[in-house]
Amino acid sequence: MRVAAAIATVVALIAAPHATAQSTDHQAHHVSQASPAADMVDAEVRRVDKDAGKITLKHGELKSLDMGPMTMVFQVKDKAMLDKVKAGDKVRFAAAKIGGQLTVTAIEPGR
Ligand SMILES: [Cu+2]
Repeated sequence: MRVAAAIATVVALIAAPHATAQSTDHQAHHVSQASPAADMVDAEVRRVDKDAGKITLKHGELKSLDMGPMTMVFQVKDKAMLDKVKAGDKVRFAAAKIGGQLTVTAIEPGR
């Protein structure tokens, strides 16, 4: 019976920390943390101009730029970003003011 007693002790030691209320608080804290993708905004591509490095987006609210939903033209940080998108695509993107120009800094397929 010594082995059974040893197992019971180990199980009790493993189970004990999970029985405290603290582990629940810890998990809730992690869920409330902002993810790196939090700045991405939903948009629909209206026009892509690869030669000029510009994209027309019908975007949702852009809190970082203090802008409501609208359709507008953005510069893109890298023209290669325009190879991944076409008019009619639903995307998620991030934008910033670079050299006075509103510029798309990241773009990915949306839902
Ligand atoms: Cu806008």
